[in-house]
Amino acid sequence: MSHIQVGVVMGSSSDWDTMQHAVSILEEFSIAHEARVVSAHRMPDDMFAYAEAAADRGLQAIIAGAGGAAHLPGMIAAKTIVPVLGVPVASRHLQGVDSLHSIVQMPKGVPVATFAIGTAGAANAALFAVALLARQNPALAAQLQAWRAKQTEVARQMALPPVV
Ligand code: RP5
Repeated sequence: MSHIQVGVVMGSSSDWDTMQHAVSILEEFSIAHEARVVSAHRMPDDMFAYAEAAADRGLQAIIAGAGGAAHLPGMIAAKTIVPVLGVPVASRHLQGVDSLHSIVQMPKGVPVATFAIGTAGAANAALFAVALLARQNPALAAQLQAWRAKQTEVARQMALPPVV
């Protein structure tokens, strides 16, 4: 079994600008992870192989990002019971509304936890993966609590500009 806990997959290297925000959070929490391009329509056999191996490899969550007709998260979820966290990537023509709808509208029976379009969604998917792992890891839970507390303090210190 590999030591990787969270897999981050995406449909294209063009998704990296968005998906790197998930990887950044995983790095911040020192979560063992991997990041790969696994395209649903350009490399479907690789996608199924990745999903089929995920549980035996010890993955605890898969963060899957895609844009357009974003079938990657749903198709991975169809082949594994490892939780799949879907990130809609902003598409060129429909700004990611197409990605969001195609990820969030899973028919009953095969869930994909779907996050916001773009970088906020990518970061939140990783934070959600951290929260999942933290249920079995008190040190990680404390780290996540501290991260939240720091964010709260930053918000409390926010100053507003003068009226113009
Ligand atoms: C999807 O098609 C990818 O997830 C990407 O968001 C979109 C466009 O891919 P490229 O044409 O930029 O490679 O499969």
